Amino acid sequence: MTRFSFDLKARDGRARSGVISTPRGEIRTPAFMPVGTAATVKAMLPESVAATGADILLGNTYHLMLRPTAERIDRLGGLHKFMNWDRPILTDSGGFQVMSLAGLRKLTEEGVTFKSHIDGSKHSLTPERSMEIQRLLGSDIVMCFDECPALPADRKRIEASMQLSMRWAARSRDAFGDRPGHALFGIQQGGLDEDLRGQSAEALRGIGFDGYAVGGLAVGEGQEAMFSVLDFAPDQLPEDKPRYLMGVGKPDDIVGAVARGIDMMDCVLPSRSGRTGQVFTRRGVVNIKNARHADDPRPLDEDCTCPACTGYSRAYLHHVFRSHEMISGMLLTWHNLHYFQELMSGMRDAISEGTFDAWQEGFHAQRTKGDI
Ligand code: PRF
Ligand code: ZN
Repeated sequence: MTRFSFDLKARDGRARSGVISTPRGEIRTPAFMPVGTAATVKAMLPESVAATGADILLGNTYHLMLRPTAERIDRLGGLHKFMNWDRPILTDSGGFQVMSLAGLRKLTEEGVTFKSHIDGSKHSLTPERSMEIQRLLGSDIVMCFDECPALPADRKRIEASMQLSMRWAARSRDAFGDRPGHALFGIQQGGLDEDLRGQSAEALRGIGFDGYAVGGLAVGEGQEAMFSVLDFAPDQLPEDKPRYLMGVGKPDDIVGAVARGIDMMDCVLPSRSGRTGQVFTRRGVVNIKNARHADDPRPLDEDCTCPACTGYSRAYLHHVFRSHEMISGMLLTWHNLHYFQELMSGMRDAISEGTFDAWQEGFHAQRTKGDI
């Protein structure tokens, strides 16, 4: 059986390109993971998600434990079968979503208790329960149970939270056990502080993981602050394991993260924006609800090969968006996911060819600020 492994194939400056091998297939890195929170990438068939170029999806412990429950998904043969996606799935561990979505939360050394955002029912998550849920789901890449403090917060608070996350990382490692073909990733915390990030990285390296995430960023600190952390954080993590930046981001965030040594990312942005009429193209952002598109016979992006761009005008996409037709979310999500995957494949090729600096210049030169 294929075990979980990571082969770094090329480097260009601090940017890296490689392949993660799993029993369910290969993940080309740098990789962008579309978000399939509730066992679906909203508005997309799984085969369409694969057609955009995605090798792996992200699923959520928090949402699936509440509905339809991990035990039900297990009885039905696991998350891959349930949602008809046979490629790798990475699942987040739940704590981050509890803090952003659940009502009435209580955090202790043991874990977190909270009320469901769906029906107010009471639940709890601990490192052990999160590992059990992710096992029942059949996740290929399991994330440690951690706490992501809201920023800004003072150093004492960030330090205590990071240390709690590191104790939870050790408990996650113990509870996960030895599961050939499945991977467990640690999550670095420590806010914007280089020293705390270093302590967190050291704790995680001591425990030993199959991959390492940079958590606690993209929580409102701004791109400049995030990049300044990414100027040191990836180098604190093992070189020979994948590095995953959680919850990022906009196209220019993704490019800057890859340039700083990040291998994997996830974000709801392409799928969520697809449903709110915000479209990403190589020339910049298009707001399809804008009245100036109403008579425009041109495609969203002349160079894009996705179904939205090869089959439909901006006028049509504007019309179905304004009419709240379901096809609007379907087409715009497809286009956005296709654009994000093209971005990743462009970076992978440039890193392999040693032309990533020139590629980055081209990326920034083509973009217009504001609506195009
Ligand atoms: N921890 C976990 N999930 C996350 C984050 C984190 O810090 C973030 C931070 N951007 C997004 N998703 N477990
Ligand atoms: Zn397109």
